Amino acid sequence: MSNLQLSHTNTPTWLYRGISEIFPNQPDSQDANDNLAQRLALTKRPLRVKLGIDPTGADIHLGHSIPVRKLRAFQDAGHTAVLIIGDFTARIGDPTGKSEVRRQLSIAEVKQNAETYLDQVRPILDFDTPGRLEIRYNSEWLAGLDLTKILDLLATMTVGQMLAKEGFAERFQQENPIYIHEFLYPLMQGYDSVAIQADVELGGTDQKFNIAVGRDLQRHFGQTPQFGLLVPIIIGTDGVQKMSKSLGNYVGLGENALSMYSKLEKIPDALLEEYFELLTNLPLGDLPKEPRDRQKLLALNIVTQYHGETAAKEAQNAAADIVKTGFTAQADAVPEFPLANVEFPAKLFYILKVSGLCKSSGEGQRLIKDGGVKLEGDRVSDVDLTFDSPAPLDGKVLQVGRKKFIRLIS
Ligand code: TYR
Repeated sequence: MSNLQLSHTNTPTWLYRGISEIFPNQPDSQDANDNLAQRLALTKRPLRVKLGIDPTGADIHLGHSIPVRKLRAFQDAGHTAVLIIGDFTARIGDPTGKSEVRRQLSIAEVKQNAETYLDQVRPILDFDTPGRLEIRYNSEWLAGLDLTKILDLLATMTVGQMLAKEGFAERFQQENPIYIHEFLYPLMQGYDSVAIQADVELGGTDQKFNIAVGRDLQRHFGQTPQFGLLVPIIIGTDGVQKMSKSLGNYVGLGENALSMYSKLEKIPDALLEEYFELLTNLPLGDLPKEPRDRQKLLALNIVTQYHGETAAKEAQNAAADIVKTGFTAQADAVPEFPLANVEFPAKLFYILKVSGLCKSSGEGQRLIKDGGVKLEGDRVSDVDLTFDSPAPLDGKVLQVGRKKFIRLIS
């Protein structure tokens, strides 16, 4: 993409797919310190590839998944992903791109958010192959820094350099207050690179300044400076603004399959190419020609990554149902039926009758025999299916044909 100058030797395609910038970047250099492809080719040990995420909110979205996916590509090439959960940095919050100081978060708020983050990135990263993943919380080294060490960090930068950072520059000019603790943020992120001895740091294009500070600090502490690898900031589902939670144009990694699918199958044509490049591993050369087919393939592929193939196909069918009938079992608007009305043990055909999904037990039996009954999306084949208690049915959707649904509640 964009303005990358690539060398034609030593260019692993996985490295260059969907990236905005690598720095330093001397594509024809044989020096492994200023040519990442060269470093990858010559290294005798797995590189330590850093990605930090600040748990400032509860959810992450597809935009955040882009550097995580690149991290996975490094894992697959045999390198070590060092995922930093910024439990300490999150308390200040990255001032990058913010026009005002952020509210500082409490330790408890951050802890709660951090717990949900790992679950959300789990489908993307290789958690299983030994040596491929380190998860570190940056409070490990940041919480205990003493003033002597902090002064040492502060003395590596000037106010002028700090004010050159986008965001700070405008705020200073507009006399919008910048608090001194905000100046510490890039230094803390940079110190993380020192603490974990990063060889490469990944981030969105907005992270260039912070990653460059990491290089300076590593040099200061006698380490070889890391490479920066920047990925684009993605446009949201509205096709206009960058994907963001506050704008509501996002697809959350924790969303259910149907909700994800429904958003992704409507992605505007102009964004499809970029979404395929950044959010899937599909070869870009042979995508379907028809825009509608492209949308469906994109949605199916991404939902499969997070929910598996079966759930993704079900979501695709459910989404088609919504188009045809305006309704599906997985939507929220399913009427609830209290199981308190049912005497247990109970046969499923009896529950069909009591709940009003059919007129008689006989009809219920016939419906099951004909394959017209689904429980939580799975077709029921056993006419005599019996439940001893309401517990296994609680919260499940019982469906007859395409249009009749209830949610069983105990
Ligand atoms: N500043 C990064 C962001 O806002 C998060 C981060 C935190 C990155 C700590 C690296 C790091 O060491 O996206």
